[in-house]
Amino acid sequence: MRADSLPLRPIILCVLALVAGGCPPPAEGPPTAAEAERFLSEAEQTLLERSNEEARTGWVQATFITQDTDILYAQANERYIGAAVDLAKRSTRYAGLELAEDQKRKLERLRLSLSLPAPDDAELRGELTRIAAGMDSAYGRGEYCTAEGECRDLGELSRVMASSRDPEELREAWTGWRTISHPMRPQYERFTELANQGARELGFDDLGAMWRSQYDMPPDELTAETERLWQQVRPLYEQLHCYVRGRLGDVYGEEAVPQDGPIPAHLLGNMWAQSWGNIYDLVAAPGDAQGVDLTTLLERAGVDSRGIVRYGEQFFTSLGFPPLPETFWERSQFDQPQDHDAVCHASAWNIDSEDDIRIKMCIQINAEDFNVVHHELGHNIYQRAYNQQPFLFRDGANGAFHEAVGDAVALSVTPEYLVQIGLLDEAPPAAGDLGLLLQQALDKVAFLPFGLLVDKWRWNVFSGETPPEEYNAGWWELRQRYQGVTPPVARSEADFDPGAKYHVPANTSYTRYFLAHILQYQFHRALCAAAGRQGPLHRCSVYADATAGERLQEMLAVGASRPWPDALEAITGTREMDASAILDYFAPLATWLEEQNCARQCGW
Ligand code: X8Z
Ligand code: ZN
Repeated sequence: MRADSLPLRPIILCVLALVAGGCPPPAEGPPTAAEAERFLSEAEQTLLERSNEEARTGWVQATFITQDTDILYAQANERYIGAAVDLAKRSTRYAGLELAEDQKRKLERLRLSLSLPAPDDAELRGELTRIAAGMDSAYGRGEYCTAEGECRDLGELSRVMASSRDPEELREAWTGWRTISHPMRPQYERFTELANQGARELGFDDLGAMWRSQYDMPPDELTAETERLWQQVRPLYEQLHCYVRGRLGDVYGEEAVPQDGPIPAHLLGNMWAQSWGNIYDLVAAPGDAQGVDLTTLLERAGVDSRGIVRYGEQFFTSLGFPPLPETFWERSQFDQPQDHDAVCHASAWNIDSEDDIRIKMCIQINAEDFNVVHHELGHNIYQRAYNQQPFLFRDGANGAFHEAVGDAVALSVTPEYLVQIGLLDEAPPAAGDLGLLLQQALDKVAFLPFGLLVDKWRWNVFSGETPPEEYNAGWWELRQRYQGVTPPVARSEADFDPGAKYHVPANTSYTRYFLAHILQYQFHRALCAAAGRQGPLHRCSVYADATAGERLQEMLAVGASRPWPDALEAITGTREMDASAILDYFAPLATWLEEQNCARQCGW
């Protein structure tokens, strides 16, 4: 199973098996607790088999995109989803019974865990999984070709977005990449109809409501939680936005970057303007210490992709986790294949739901991918920590926990840590802290509104509030409102800009990343406290601290067997998600930004 999808499967198979005498006869009479237990145990066995088949074909499709692997994957996914939906429907028979807590939780997870529910009708289900595989592979194969026939893929276009300072070149890369999603628009419309039908057959209002129900609370409460957390961090984001807009105005001129409006989205160093670390050199305080340029350190040390992964592994083993299995090193994809198409967007997999863990990346030797490697290994370490749980609990406490683990560990990649592992000669003095914090904030604080709005858009699309003829307008309304960014060229409903972001065609929910950006600071603060570290959070590294490692391991091993507040309490002592940790971490920067902005008119 991929870290961004959840366990579940089929029915058609069972109908066939029944004919062949392979399925238990349909239950008769009133349900009993013993029957529920048998049902769950058989369900877990079926799901394990179907999910492993889905993961194997999914891996081959994602690392070797062809028409054939698309079809094979779509078929396996169809069988998996069919089984999951069938079991979820049959599980309602046991709804009113007195059962042990974990049995009740398993029944609930049967109904909730799919990220792509599908209609009962086999033809419609097949259509849905073919559309899903098609959009995913179209994104993976995507490239922009100029009139002269020169073609560039997302990796190449992203390098332009990160390093070019020529607005014209940036604009071309930005608009060029968005040509890949035009054909997805009608597919996404049909996809929405079919997935919604699947969600409704399971008793949810629509697919968005189903996703929001995966957080141990009613869907409306999750919406309110995300809003509450956003209001906590919004002032910090607005200060960062104001400061960065001012500095970009100095670089590109105030005509190009009006000082009372949103920032043109192509000037922020990233294809989606979701994290801005790549323009640190443009916005660093004049004469300020240079922070730490990890990209240069890695290049200077001659580290290759495998070497970066070794650094990540070593961090986890220093905390007491076992080394990655040999098969991880043999089977992972670290580099972009040169002779065939692959989905380069990073992901972590557990193919057999036990020890066959792998990552799939197209690693570039830079600071960004150094962090992404830690992020992905966090998924793998989590998957391995809960692999002793019953199948239905082999998952994160919620999706955001899964996303937060590796990031929390990467917050321990401090200058002192880089000195310890021999990449840096000497840690900069405390006077360099504002530079370090600004660097971090450009990635982590800048991300927050983007993390929130991707699913706000999808929730509106799935509920019908944003109809197909307003897909793109709805997207840009949210981009402007939350992020304060604007497209560099006029957009229309001929475009489908949400489709140019991986998680939309890949149907991966995104609220998990918003919440993970809050949670990772809670985890980091708790691990630093467990390790007895004093001093500012941004200088704390829990590298090689066994107590912090044990604390983390305890939380991870629980998997999805308990409601997430229990897992949060195990590591932080609190049951609430709370932005005070991220605000603590950036407190010195917040004060500095307010000083810098005092003569500026903030907002857009
Ligand atoms: O998709 C990812 C991970 C894989 S789960 C690389 N992330 C989001 C993104 O790239 O948009 C991590 C941060 C947000
Ligand atoms: Zn992830």
